[in-house]
Amino acid sequence: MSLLVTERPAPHVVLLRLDRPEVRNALSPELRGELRVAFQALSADPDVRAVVVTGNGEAFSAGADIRSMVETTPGEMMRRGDDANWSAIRDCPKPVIAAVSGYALGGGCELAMHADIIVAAESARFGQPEVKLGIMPGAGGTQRLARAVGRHRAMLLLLTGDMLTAREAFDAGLVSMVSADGSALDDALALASRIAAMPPLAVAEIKRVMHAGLEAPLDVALELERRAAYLLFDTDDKREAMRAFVEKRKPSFSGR
Ligand code: CO8
Repeated sequence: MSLLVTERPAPHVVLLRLDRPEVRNALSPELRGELRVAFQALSADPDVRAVVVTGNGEAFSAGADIRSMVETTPGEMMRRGDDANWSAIRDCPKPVIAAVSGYALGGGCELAMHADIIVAAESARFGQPEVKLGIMPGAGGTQRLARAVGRHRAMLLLLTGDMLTAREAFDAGLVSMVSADGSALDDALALASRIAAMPPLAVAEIKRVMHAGLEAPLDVALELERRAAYLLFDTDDKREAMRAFVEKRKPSFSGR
């Protein structure tokens, strides 16, 4: 039985719903494998222009499946090759939106941080409680959290395992927007549809340049940005968008 439900709720939008409600959507090796397969497929699908990842009302995900790790050795961890699962998400060229209700903890918080935009329900909670289990984050928790909220706030969260409320996460820069309870998924899907209606080449370049540039020295990053910006002047969608603006009509984008 699939642990990940894939839906097409709107044109060009894919919804991935983690479906292990009995364990707060804990990320078992099987579920992580299903995420990898799903992301590889939608990354290669030209019809897909935006992806929403969500859980349920109680949990986005409570992190790695603790039951599957109690007796796990370092050798087994290495053999699992888990980075291939995460890199499929990390390398996805389409915009990814996490719709978070309930808990996003440990690997669940790391999964949310793989997204480009995080929409959080008012009662959502974010944290990296690995330290309480005698381990530490292994899918970017120490790095992405520090980059999102700053090193001192991140260190406080990482060393205590304390959680942030959605509002605190928003104020800290971890969350893109806060929705009323019960509305996070609808708001994320509405956002996904708006982005899916944008010229796809411009969307892809913005994501690519931001990701590549954030890890590069500023002058290199600015050069990347300039080159990509020049390149977009040679697309049909750029010509159509600007002509439509001048002619005061709605543009129609071809994705070319
Ligand atoms: N793994 C397995 N089962 C879980 C997990 C989990 N992460 N989280 C919850 N469950 C299970 C519970 O065991 C329980 O099962 P059962 O009904 O059979 O007793 C069921 O889900 C419901 O859980 P609770 O009764 O605890 O529900 P509450 O609503 O009271 O609490 C919480 C929800 C706060 C989410 C709580 O369950 C909790 O604290 N869970 C653990 C969170 C956690 O520690 N996450 C970090 C895991 S480690 C990780 O993600 C990174 C590993 C990196 C490894 C290094 C890689 C290189």
